Amino acid sequence: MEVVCGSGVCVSSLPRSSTITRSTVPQFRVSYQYLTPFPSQSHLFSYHPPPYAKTLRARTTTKPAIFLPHLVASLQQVDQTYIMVKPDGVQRGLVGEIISRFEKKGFKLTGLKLFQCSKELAEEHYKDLNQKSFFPKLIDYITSGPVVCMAWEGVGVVASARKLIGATDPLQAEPGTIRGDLAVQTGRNVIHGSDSPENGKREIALWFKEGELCDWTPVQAPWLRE
Ligand code: IDP
Ligand code: MG
Repeated sequence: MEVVCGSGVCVSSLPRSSTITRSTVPQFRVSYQYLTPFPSQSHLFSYHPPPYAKTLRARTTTKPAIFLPHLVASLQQVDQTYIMVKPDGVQRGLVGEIISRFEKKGFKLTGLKLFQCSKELAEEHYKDLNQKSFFPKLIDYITSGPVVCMAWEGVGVVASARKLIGATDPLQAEPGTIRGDLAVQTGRNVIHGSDSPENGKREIALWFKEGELCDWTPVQAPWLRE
């Protein structure tokens, strides 16, 4: 772990056995406490010095914490996202692998079904893309066989799912992501994930009927979040 300190010295560059004191790193202003998961939303936006900072304050200038966009998923807001294994993912036997990645991450599955979608539903789902040249082929692709529709819930689930899924073009998607590991072409990129919490709600309402979603509490909940 690399920690940027006021002096330019990194904690990771110190020997493991080092005891970090003001004499070891004279301008040291960042502690491990700032780098652990944020316990509350306010930590993303404001600076809360640790108790011992009082003793250092006289001689150091504390800076506000930097807002880190990639930590937005730490916000306490519970979101829903619509995830769909596209027909190529179903035909290639990737359903279990894909569900497993979301389960292992720790999100909650609230809806799941195998479904043959109509042209109208596919067009409504992708209505924002209806002016694109690839739109007709996209609709043919999505309606070419059954899809697996899923609703997932969790804090930061929309942004996190997009990260798990990877870039739209599988050749640009990072290894370790679903598209990066399991696909080679944009037109056969195996999975859909909502791109905003608003679209998550919209798409779940579009693909699931009333009574098809399940409100439940996984027993692992206290082992995932303090
Ligand atoms: P996303 O699925 O990563 O959110 P979008 O831009 O929303 O990407 O596009 C929706 C889907 O349309 C893509 O997942 C892909 O299946 C298809 N698509 C996007 N761009 C192209 C393209 O240039 N050629 C063919 N299909 C495309
Ligand atoms: Mg999209």
